[in-house]
Amino acid sequence: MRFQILTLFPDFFPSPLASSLIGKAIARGLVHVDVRNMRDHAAGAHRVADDAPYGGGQGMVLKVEPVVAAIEAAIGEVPGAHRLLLSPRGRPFTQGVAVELARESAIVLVCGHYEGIDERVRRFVDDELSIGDYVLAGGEAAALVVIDAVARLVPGFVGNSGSLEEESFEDGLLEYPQYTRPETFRDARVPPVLLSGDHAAIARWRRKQRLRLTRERRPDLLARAVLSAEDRRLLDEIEREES
Ligand code: JF5
Repeated sequence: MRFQILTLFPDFFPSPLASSLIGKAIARGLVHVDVRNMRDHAAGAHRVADDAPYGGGQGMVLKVEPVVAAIEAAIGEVPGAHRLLLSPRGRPFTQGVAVELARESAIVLVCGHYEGIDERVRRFVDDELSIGDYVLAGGEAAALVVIDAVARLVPGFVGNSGSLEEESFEDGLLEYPQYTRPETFRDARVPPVLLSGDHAAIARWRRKQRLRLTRERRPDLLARAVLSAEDRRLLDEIEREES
């Protein structure tokens, strides 16, 4: 899987991309990331990539020519790559979108900046994604979020058996609570069922915890979750335990 990041701040990337499991996936050659400076595609001796907005107003706007030139250079290297723009206006980035993107062999990520990006850039991308309802100083952190979520779905990525079967969010529920040693930490004990060796009881406890947590914290997710008849029974139990 190949990513090309188009940015005005290439220094943002080396350290996060060298760390953790992404770093390992890159070192193993499973994932390839190129960082290109859009400023290299800006015209004039000063390589100016931003300008004042037509119509007046605060701040600067990212110019269309350097962005489109950078996109075209990226596509020249990897024809057919999926072109994404990161911005607060985009389609919400979710696990489902990550799964879709993991089917691509190459992705170009355009990092917007300043008060905005010239509107005409949008015709030169395939999709526009938002990682959440907040405004970043630039799209760089958003590009890293997308790469992190997509790269870990690539078969062979550490801790990914290649199957997405057990993926949290696959069934739309939050994950169950996890514990490891010690058994007791300052009066806080590990739930006894996890020490019981009763695998069926453990599975049932975990499913119930997932339902309880999702109901409490993310009722929006629960409303859209895929639930079995057993899940409905567990939810009834949870409601009865509450009253
Ligand atoms: C950006 C204009 C891009 O702020 C973001 C963002 C928020 N959610 N997802 C992305 O991107 C940077 C800012 C202003 C274009």
